[in-house]
Amino acid sequence: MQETEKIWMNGELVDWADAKVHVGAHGLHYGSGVFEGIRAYETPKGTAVFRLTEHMQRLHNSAQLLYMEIPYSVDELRAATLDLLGVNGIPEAYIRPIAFYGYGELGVSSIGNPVEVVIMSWPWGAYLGDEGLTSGIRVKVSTWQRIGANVVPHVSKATGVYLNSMLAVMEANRAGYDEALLLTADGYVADGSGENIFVVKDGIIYTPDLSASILPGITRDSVTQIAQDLGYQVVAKNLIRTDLYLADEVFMTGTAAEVTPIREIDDHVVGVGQVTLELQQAYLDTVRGRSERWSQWLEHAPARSEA
Ligand code: PPE
Repeated sequence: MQETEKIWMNGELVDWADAKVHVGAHGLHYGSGVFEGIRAYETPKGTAVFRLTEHMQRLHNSAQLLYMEIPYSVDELRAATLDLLGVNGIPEAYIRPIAFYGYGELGVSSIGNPVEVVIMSWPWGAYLGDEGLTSGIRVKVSTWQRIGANVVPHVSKATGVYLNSMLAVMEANRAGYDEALLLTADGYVADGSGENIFVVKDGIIYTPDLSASILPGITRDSVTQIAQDLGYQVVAKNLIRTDLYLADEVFMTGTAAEVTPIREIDDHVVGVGQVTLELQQAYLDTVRGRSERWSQWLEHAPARSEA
């Protein structure tokens, strides 16, 4: 990971090397944290953070589902992020806010522990490689099931949930695939290890419904709105794995992954198609401020200031 100058930690900007926590922190022992992944892009009007307010709102929702109170409002977190970007002075950044139970009492119950809030930012290129973005990736359906709605709340982007994703992506990588796709216990298509999924069939775009244990992705929502605006019908419904094998096109969305085409699933060749490439282009034009249509989604950072 490429280090930058400062990290925002509990209301202060601290040097990258000094942003430390105690090994007794509750979040380290029990995965009791919530986080976000946000991207800032260079636009003709300077650096802009894509849907920053919605991401911070989701962080608050994630925390609420864990009975965690984040001691900073959405507005305060928003301002902190823009400050941090100004100080670090990188035109394009991945932004990682995290809130977790810190050092106090050890034991599974989180009572008695402070809530620590941190925002990091650093340059992070194409999540699944530059080639993945253009030529598509190879995906494997995981033997690990996606966590169920009554296991841990999948609507919460909670740190502990990502053991599920970690196992799936490592299994896929070790078998020579780029990414994993997880199914629910009932066999419905859910999420990639860090992405939502879309299927194109006979000109209609499908994506799993929220009831299939997915994370309600902000990129999923953006791509849905963009696609509808371009005249496509987008249907959220339960899908099974053979829907993927027989699809005309399949792609993944996520803040980190953006719009990544899938060219093969479980060795079934799908191929990178026109709808995917059109939506990928439209998405990248949106986040880079090249189209005015969705300018309300861009939140601008001030020019670089001295720390
Ligand atoms: N599903 C999962 C499981 C997921 O982790 C993400 C984001 C999404 C869907 C898409 O959500 P959104 O970013 O709001 O469109 N994954 C984040 C973390 C990736 C990581 O490796 O860490 C991300 O894309 O930032």
